[in-house]
This record gives sequence, C-alpha cells and structure tokens, in this order.
Amino acid sequence: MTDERLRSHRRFNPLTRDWVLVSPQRSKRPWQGQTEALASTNRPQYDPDCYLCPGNLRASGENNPDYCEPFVFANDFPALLSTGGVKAESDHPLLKSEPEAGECRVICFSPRHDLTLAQMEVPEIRKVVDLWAEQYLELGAKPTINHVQIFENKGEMMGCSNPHPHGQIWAQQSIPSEIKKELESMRIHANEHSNTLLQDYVALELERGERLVYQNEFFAVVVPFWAVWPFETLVLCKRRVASLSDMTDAERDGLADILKQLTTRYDNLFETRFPYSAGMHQAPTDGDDYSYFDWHMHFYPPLLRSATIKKFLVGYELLAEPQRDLTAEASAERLRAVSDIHYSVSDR
Ligand code: H2U
Ligand code: ZN
Repeated sequence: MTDERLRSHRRFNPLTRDWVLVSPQRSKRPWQGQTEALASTNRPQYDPDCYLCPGNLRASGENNPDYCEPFVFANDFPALLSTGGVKAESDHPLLKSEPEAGECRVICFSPRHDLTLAQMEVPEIRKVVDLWAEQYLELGAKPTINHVQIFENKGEMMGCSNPHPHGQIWAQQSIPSEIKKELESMRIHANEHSNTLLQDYVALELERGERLVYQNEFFAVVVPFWAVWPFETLVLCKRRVASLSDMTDAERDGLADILKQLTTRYDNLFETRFPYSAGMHQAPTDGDDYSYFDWHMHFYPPLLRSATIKKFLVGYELLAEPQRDLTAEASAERLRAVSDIHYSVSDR
C-alpha cells in the first residue's frame, strides 16, 4: 500500500463528484471494538400479526393472497400519489417547489416470515429478480413515470417497520437528485472516453483485485474506492446493461447468486441479520437515450464494529464531508475472508 493510503487523504467519488475523507491512521487496530453476536431471535415461519404474511390483513382492509412466490401490492401509505399537488405560483425564487406524482409498491420477497435474502435459495432470489424486472417495465411504461426506484430497507436500525423479507418500489415523474448526479457524470465520461464510466471502473477493479469482494461470470461486487459507509458495496455488471430488462436469463441467475453471496457474507461478518439500505439504479424510463448508463446496485450498511455498533454520519460529516477510518481495501479484505455459508446453517 502506498504511504498516502496509510495517512489521511481524500478520495473522489466519480459518480456523485463528492469527496470522502479517509483517516486510516486512526484504525491501526481496525477491530478494537467488541464483536459479540446478538442473541438470535427465532422468528416463526408465519406470524398471524404480520401484515406481509400470506392471507393476513393489511391496513387497507385487504387480505394478502395465499402467495407462495414473491408478491407485490400497492403501498397502503404511499409517499407519492397518482396525481401530484397543484403547482402553486411561488411568490419568491427562494421558495421553489413543484408538484410530484408517482406510485409506491411493496414487494414481499418470500411467503416465509423468518427468512431474509441471505437465507433464501438462489432460485427463490431469482424469482425476486424477475419480479423486479417486470415491475420496472410495467411501471416504466406508464407515460407519467420516468424513474423507477427499487430498494430494500433492512433491519430496525434502518427504520424497517417489519422483519418479513420485503422491499419497496417508488416510481415517479421526476428523476431524483442522486440519479441526476450519476447520469451527468456517466454522460460526461462516455463522451470523453471509449467506454462507459462503470465499464471502465469494473475492468479496473477486476484488474486490481484489492477492493473486490466476490465475482461470478457476469457480475462483480466491490467496496468502491470512494465508499463512505464502512462496508458499503457496489454491484457491477461485467457487460453494459441499462436495466434488469436488458439482462439475459443467465445474467439474472448470476445476479441472484451475487445477492445470495453478498448478503450471506454481510450476515457472517458480525453473525447478525446485517442491516442495510440497498437499491439498484436503472436507466430512467422517459424514453431518452441512455446508452451511456450502466445498471448497478448500491448497498449502504450502517454497521461498523459489531452487530450493535453503527457508524453515524454526524459532526464533521454533517457539517463538512463524509469521513471513514477503515480503508475500502481493508473492508473488502474482511468481506472476502468470511465464509459464504450462512452462520445459521454452518456447523461451527
Ligand atoms: P418498511 O418496512 O421499509 O417501512 O416498508 C414497509 C411498507 O409497508 C411501508 O412503506 C407499507 C408501509 O407504508 N405498509 C402497507 O402498505 N400496508 C400495511 O398494512 C402496513 C405497511
Ligand atoms: Zn410475515
């Protein structure tokens, strides 16, 4: 490792064009903290009080069907309504707003209340991938929908309201700020280079290897050079695809394998159901040309040292810029080193 990498330095995120302060000198002993596992709470396969379990009643007064495959429904408390507010004339340029319309859905990954993606089998995860692809196409085809955000909030620490394995979709008229930033960076990169930003990046990471967590024939998972969260990862496709709908059957299987591998390694790191916010960025569905865009998936887990010790983005980070002690390379090494057999089934 170069000397620079052992001392305080800043790293540049070419997707968002933000910087992160890295202070490796503060983590000479990266694992000073305790790493006790939480007492594992055994959940039932079916919970009569869960609003996501098959057959149960939801807040809308509707009953879920007796589903046995991934199941999607309209969020009963949507953040976006099918018609946005009426545009009000602003009486001041510093008080700008605009109406926003959209649709929110919830996807139950499995009928089993006690599982998470990490504990599901690859063919079951593949069904989730297929449903995500269908939803992207269906929602994206609506004239009023220009962006489809598929994501998962996992764990109480991330504000997840229910342990039943599920994710969400927020589809809307506008292209949200994070994606806008990425689109701009990717567009500029592709104009100035012979390849797209993330195709160039995945090639570089495969060559360097030090930030690689896992790869299969079609995808690679890395702790990005510019990661902010201790164990943040980026899932990259080795071929340029703009969305799930561009992926072949074999690639969708490959993505299911990647999700199983990554979430299992996360869980094994601190022997806990590793919390995170994760989601994929896909090409907007407004009909523009997105040949400069690469599908990818971000995982933002909050845990730092154990199942209970999380990183907070506070102080300097709120007021100045994000900071981390552990380097991305050290995190990738940790994630590579753990077993890919889930701790709940391995006979240790
Ligand atoms: P979170 O656990 O990430 O909060 O997602 C659960 C979603 O489920 C949440 O957005 C919705 C909430 O609005 N929900 C329903 O649609 N129906 C219900 O009966 C309860 C919760
Ligand atoms: Zn349930």
